[in-house]
Amino acid sequence: MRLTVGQAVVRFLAAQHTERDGVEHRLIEGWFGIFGHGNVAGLGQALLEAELTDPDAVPYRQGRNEQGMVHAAAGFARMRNRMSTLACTTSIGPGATNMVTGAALATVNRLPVLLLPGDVFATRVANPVLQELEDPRGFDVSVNDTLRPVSRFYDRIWRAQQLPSALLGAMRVLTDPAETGAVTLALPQDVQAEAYDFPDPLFRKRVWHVPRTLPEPGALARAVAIIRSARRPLIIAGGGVIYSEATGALRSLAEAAGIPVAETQAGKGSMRYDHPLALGAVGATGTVAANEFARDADVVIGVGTRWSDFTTASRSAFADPTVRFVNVNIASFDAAKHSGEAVVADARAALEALLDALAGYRTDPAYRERAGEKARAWDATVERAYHLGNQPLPAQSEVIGAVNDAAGPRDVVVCAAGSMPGDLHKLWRTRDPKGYHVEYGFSCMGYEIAGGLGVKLAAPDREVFVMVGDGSYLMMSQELVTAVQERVKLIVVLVQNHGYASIGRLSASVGAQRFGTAYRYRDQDGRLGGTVLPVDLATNAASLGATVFRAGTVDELRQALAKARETDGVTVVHVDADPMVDAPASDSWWDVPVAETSRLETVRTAYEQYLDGKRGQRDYL
Ligand SMILES: Cc1ncc(C[n+]2csc(CCOP(=O)(O)OP(=O)(O)O)c2C)c(N)n1
Ligand SMILES: [Mg+2]
Repeated sequence: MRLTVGQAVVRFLAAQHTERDGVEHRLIEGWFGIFGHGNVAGLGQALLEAELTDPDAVPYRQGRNEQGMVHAAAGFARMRNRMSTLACTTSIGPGATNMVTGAALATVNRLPVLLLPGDVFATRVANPVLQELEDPRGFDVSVNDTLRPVSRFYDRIWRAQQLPSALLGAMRVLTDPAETGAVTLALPQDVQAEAYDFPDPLFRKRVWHVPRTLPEPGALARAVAIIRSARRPLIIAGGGVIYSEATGALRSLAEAAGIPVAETQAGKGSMRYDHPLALGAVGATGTVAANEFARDADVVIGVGTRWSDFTTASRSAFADPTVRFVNVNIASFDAAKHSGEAVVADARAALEALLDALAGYRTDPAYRERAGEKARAWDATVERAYHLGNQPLPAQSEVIGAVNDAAGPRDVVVCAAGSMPGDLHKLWRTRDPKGYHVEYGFSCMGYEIAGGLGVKLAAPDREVFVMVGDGSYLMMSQELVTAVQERVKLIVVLVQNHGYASIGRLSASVGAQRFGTAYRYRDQDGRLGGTVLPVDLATNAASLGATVFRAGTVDELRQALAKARETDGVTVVHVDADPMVDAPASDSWWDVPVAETSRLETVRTAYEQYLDGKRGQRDYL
């Protein structure tokens, strides 16, 4: 079939599917694009032609910032448990490099996104083309090479003939749960417009089967022996539990064996918050219940977790000197961490196998009862934090409480950076495996609104509550316009506290006195300690087409959220919150190195405390 490379890419992607448990999904459900030279004549033409002539074509949507498009694709893919995603096309140069942050976010979080940046001329007839980076060391380098280290698969199509193998290689990585992440195919602009006789079978319907890889019997037997020897086992549920749709299998195993469950950020929602074996969040942003059980555990069973430093509290969370790890993970890279007994398998398949193989094993009743007591005690802490009655401005925990109350059981909360992810991890009451969507692998300011747009596109039947700080809003709010354009319903809760409450708190804890973290005028003394800035983000949101409600109190917030639920399109609920009220403590630690020497007393004190924390840190060998 004679097509341009651009037309071939569009046609090929429309024919790709995934399958798991007998259910088929379209792999690429849509396109985001921002056109410029580099894609307007190639992929742009092909997308137009598809929209006008091909009933099977996947929809094209305009982005406002290339980074935002990739965030939306990542949010979409996460919401769809990685079975479907979106493609993103950009112009060459800055359009392409704007995707680097989004690509890194997707790869860190192991989320499939397909990036199709335009690239310089393959023929080099007119180089340097507008926006070309000239590298005197070699003309095969372009700015797109910055996408290489943040992509799990990267190829540049210098010749049309290379396209079939590159496309197939890209699909393999997108759909492989152990390898997935950002996948980039750089498309030189002349090649995009070039015609070639592509073999017809390239465009046949293709189904990429996502396997439920079974645990290897030897590995399973070794894991079972370790768990059977455990007196104080603890399961740590990571994102893999949710992506693999293993929450039912997890609950069955936890109940049968009487093993309490704690959750990472990506794994939150694996258990309902009120299950008696659910200890909630673990680690640096965890609950005291989960962290107490982590400290005492003799066997820790990680399921689908990559053991980030927040989960291990910078390797201080697990304090039993003989603690051993069993790691169930589809990626051998993660399964091997902390000298764990590696069970390389699909989470659901492995949990089902463990349930059978552990028959008859059950923890002591007193152990299980203590888990239930601690979980209930934490929920009482949450209840108090939801109703603090802080004056004059609400505490953030009260804002979270109001949103949690306004959200239905299947609704989704979205967040990424600032003080809210930690507070949400501790305080959000999850009732559905897909109800909690906090991007904390990259914790990227600006993900919130763009990612939330992707979540809503992936799950139109759920209400999506995007929680965004003023700092993150200022970093990236422009996809509000995209949501308005697409008539997508989003409820954005914008928490105004005039700067970085999170980093302010962190700064104070390292003795750095909140330096440079509040949005304030420069004062007479030349320092940024003046009054807060006359910034009105509610008006800003209204100017972008959102319906805006302002709330000054928790009651007003609750009313605004109720109205937002009834309002079509994009709603922004603007609420002022007190940046100085902390969420309940975690009894945990995070390794943030403090200056070893300083003229400042605050730093010297913080350094002493830092050394204390360091004493609890260890290798799990
Ligand atoms: C792109 C990016 N830049 C910097 C950071 C570091 N950082 C983490 S939280 C934060 C401040 C967030 O401010 P805001 O959104 O207002 O939330 P708050 O801390 O006030 O809750 C910063 C600068 C980041 N996570 N992402
Ligand atoms: Mg803020």
